[in-house]
Amino acid sequence: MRLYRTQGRSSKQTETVLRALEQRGGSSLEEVLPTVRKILRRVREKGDTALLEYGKKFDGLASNAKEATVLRVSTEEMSAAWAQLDPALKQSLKTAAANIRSFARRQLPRTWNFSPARGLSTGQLVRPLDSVGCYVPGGRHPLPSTMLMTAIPAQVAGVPRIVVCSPRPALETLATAHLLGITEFYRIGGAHAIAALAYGTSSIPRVSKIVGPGSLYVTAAKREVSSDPQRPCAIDMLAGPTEIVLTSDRGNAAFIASDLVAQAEHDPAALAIFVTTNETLANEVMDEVKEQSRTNATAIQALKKNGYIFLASTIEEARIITNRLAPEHLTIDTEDDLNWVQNAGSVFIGNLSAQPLGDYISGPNHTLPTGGMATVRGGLSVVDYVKLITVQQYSPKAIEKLGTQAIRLAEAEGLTGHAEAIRIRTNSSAKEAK
Ligand code: HSO
Ligand code: ZN
Repeated sequence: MRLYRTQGRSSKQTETVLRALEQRGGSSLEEVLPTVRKILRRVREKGDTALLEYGKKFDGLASNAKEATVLRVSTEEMSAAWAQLDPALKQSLKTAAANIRSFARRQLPRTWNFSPARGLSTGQLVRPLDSVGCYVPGGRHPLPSTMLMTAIPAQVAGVPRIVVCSPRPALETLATAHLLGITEFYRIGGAHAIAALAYGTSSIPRVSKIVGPGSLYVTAAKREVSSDPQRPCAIDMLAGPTEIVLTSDRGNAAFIASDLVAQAEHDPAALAIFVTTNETLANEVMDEVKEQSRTNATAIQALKKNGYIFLASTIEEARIITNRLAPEHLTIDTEDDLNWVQNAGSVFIGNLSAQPLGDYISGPNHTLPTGGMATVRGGLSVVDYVKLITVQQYSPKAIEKLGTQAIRLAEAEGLTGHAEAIRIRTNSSAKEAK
């Protein structure tokens, strides 16, 4: 980790570093784009045939497999995985699922009606999307927790078709699918999984939206399918490397360091930052990080490349820096502090609220905005799985009252057809016709 001071000779350099961090963006996808585009095109043109090829190449599918139907995980396989799971782990998954579900329920927007003027009724309907694809990463660290975080809000929203894709799914991932009652699960990953979800094939019907984090290939593919000129597929957001900022003047150095190491172990490109006004604490955190990351190769790499400590001269300055960073995860000292927090994906308050608790069990989603996106959106939520459809209805009284004013606005815009559509309903003959 490197230390930057906001005061003194190096303050200019500190400002340069901060500016660069503010403009960090997500992952650089350009490198993988040519490969991803090729995969997307092939799946779009050849459908299941291409899926089978990529499945054999990347997802461990048997070389003699002939039908893409083998990519589908049976519900029997999911329930067998659940039966094999350690009972204590089963209980932890259940607790996590219950907390995530009740949090999502509270976030669900409501249907309501409201009358802004006599005789005018306006309102909102909440409707779920018809289908979503939840991408659950496989690889070295399979993330069944990500299935909880992406599929549960979809269930709470009432999405009727929830599809899960995960390459080489681990026992825990299959078991989690059983716990959630998932019925459509494909053992595919990477850009070809995104292509199948977005375009559909004979064996996998397309979905309306794809959610969940993944590799660079997955992220690049999500970006591509979301801007497809013919039939774009909606996405939640583009997940970049994990980020953590802790802002504290009086925390426990060992605790702070443990959170920095924890999120840094996700990715060699992860970003880990401590902001403080307390120089002694800064030095202690620096030492602790060294100590605690000793055997964690990925964390060492990330902290070396993207580990920063900012030593601010006032608390106010530390807070400004924190908001400029707009981190995915933010830890602060006390809840009295919450007022100043403007930009963050998810906030953790106090010494005991370790960030990994939020990754697994607290209830709030762990799919969060990265790369500065926390300036404009929060984490994945049930809101990402519904549409708010608005409704309005006029009575004769209301059209009399508001019609003339609307006509004036239409005429100001030179849209005579608009004006006429209102006028025709306000004159008496129209009223008699009612
Ligand atoms: N910290 C990750 C989520 C995660 N951690 C899953 C462990 N498993 C991004 O918020
Ligand atoms: Zn994590």
